[in-house]
Amino acid sequence: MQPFATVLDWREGTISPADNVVVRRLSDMKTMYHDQAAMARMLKASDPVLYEVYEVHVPPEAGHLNHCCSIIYPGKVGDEYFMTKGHFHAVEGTAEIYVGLQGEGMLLMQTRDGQVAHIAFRPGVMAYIPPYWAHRMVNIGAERFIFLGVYPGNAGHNYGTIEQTGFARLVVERDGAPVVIPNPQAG
Ligand code: PAN
Ligand code: ZN
Repeated sequence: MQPFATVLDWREGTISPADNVVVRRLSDMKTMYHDQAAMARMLKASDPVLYEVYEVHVPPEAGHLNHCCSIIYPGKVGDEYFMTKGHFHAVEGTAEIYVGLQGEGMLLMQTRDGQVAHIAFRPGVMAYIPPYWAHRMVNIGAERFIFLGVYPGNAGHNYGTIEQTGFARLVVERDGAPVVIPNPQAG
């Protein structure tokens, strides 16, 4: 294939041209927030977009690099901040780099054998997510949280494990500030 370029608008979080834009709404994440009563109340009123991902497609092979830009909107379900679904890569031995572009976030990570980690994000923070670590981004600020992701073409996404077990840590608001706490419901 030939070299190519796209344009990343790092203030807006868009890539043009993008091959695909993933739009995730509240209803796509019904079971993923700890306060199910708050989720039900919010869904009765509306079904807001929680985040979007501008994706550039490359061949799904190990030598290639997927790259995409995610925008998580500000907000909470109950006391839990808007966040991505989070996933292991389908090919678990693949890493990823996240770079913060706008806003404030928290990266939650965990392994299958019970290790957990988190990294606070502001513009310029560049995190290395090693192979075998599940990852979820959370918007802990009042503005949009925008970050770039780069990961191997063959990585794929496994959402099922996290859907079933949840994340070991939650990011919730306490006294007006974000805190990372153990998830009492994590399986
Ligand atoms: C990211 C994520 C993106 C959306 O590109 O796919 O931020 O998060 P979810 O995929 O968890 O909904 C990435 O980590 N790709 O591998
Ligand atoms: Zn990933």
